Amino acid sequence: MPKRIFSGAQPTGNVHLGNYLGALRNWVALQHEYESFFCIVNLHAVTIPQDPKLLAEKTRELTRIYLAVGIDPDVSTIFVQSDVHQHAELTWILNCVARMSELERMTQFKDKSRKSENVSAGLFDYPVLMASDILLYQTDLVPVGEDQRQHLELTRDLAIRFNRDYGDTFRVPEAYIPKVGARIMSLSDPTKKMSKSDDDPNGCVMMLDDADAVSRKFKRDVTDSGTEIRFDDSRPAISNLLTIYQLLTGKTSDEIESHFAGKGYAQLKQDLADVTVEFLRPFQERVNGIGTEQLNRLLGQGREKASKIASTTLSNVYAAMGVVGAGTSE
Ligand code: AQP
Repeated sequence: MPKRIFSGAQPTGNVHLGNYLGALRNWVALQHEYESFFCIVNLHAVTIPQDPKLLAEKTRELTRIYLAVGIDPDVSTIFVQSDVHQHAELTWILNCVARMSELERMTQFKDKSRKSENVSAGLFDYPVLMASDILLYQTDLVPVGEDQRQHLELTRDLAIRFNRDYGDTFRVPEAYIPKVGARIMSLSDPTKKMSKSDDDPNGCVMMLDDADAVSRKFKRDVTDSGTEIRFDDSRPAISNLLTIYQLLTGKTSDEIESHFAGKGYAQLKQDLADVTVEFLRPFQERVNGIGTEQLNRLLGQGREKASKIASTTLSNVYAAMGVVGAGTSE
């Protein structure tokens, strides 16, 4: 069987540079080495209340973003999670394998549930749905940002437990978390990750921001004390800006530090805004150039290809567990 990757993003809010640099960028780089599945995870999105019209729009926008960042539909499968019903079905099965105590340990649930009074059972169960997404495709590698590391460990634990109890059924996947860019921080608070659900819109540079918004956000960026511009873990704000600069320009840290030697923060912010705008301009043109017909065709093909693999895995799961019904021979 070919080596596979699977990953996804939620069609909520606006895709930001953190999503791109921590995840989508690596999907593009890995897609030619692996058989690749990239999902728009709309069932994850509804773990938090969503405006129905907006969710449908964002689902299509995110598909356009996948294509415009460079996911090649000739080599990769792009599909919407709700189009493949096996994701929800396998979640039920894995709910019966997961322990309450291990879900209670998930830090993302703890963080997100703190922000809301009416926390859904779906939000609690989010990591099991994510495990189902990954295991359905017999995935080898899952390229994600640092915030998903714990969910990936749970996915591995569930696969290992199921295989032990019911026989070898799932491949046990590995996380692919990049050395640089796995946790891009908020521009307004460098102790927090850049996040779609951040209350402060200035903390996030969005992939669809115009040039003025990009410049304004970098200009307002919080900086650390000290004046030297170099990578330094004890100065998270400046290191975050330099990491973004490094990933967008492809320069080494030495090249970047010598480029900024003797220059001030204002220059760094200006240069960073310039390279970001240069990067976003052609990307945004590609987003706008993708028509509805092309989108529908691609998502239809994606659904077909993903469904075949997902249905084989789910049949194997049911057979392994003795979950059988009409038409099954003794
Ligand atoms: N700040 C980040 N730095 C690096 N990678 C990141 N990712 C998210 N934030 C950063 C990675 O982006 C991929 C898709 O994320 P998602 O759509 O599943 O959303 P999320 O992980 O819940 O993070 P968001 O975008 O900030 O949304 P909210 O505010 O809802 O939590 C994932 O691989 C993720 O690791």
